[in-house]
Amino acid sequence: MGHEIIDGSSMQRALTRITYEIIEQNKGVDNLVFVGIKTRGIYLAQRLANRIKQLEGVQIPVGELDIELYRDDRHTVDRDQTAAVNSIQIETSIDDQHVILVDDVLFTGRTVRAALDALMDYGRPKRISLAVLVDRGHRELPIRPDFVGKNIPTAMNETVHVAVEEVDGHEGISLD
Ligand code: 3GP
Ligand code: 5GP
Ligand code: MG
Repeated sequence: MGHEIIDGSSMQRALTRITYEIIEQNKGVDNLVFVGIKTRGIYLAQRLANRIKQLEGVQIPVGELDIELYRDDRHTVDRDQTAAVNSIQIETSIDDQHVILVDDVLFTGRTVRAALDALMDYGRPKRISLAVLVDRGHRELPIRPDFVGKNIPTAMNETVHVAVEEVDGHEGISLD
């Protein structure tokens, strides 16, 4: 599965740094909601929430988003609240909250664009920020992350593999 470029410990440290950056930028942990983009983005969002719990003693809600219904090659799907409700699993309102979208890899930006659509159909967040573990470049839309674990320049035909314990049984980032 390619060669490892970031080991598990470095990956943990990057997530810890992002946690501090989020708390600093948000000026605390009030009104935060994490929304992870399936699959690995959800586990990374849970990590960030766990670290905030350790640091601040506050449990930040973690929602899950599946952008399948919002992809820009699915023109037939009505982009209304029904699609949003089917795509988002979250136990809290996002109205007037600071939503932090979390994904493992940011590439063209199309997934994030779809995620923004879903969030806007679902509620009225006060603010939306983007945290990604890896920015591999090659954006096709004017989207940029607010919090980045690692910038990993890639060729178009390369693939970044993000391994998380919960899915892959180990941790680390590799390229092939
Ligand atoms: P993820 O759902 O945890 O993000 O899309 C299924 C998996 O395939 C993704 O896991 C991701 O890790 C991997 N993947 C690798 N390259 C690509 C790509 O170019 N597009 C998408 N959507 N997924 C990719
Ligand atoms: P985008 O929509 O920005 O092109 O791609 C982002 C989504 O596609 C992410 O959710 C990510 O899982 C997946 N993706 C795109 N390229 C890669 C890659 O090289 N590695 C991994 N792991 N996922 C990728
Ligand atoms: Mg992903």
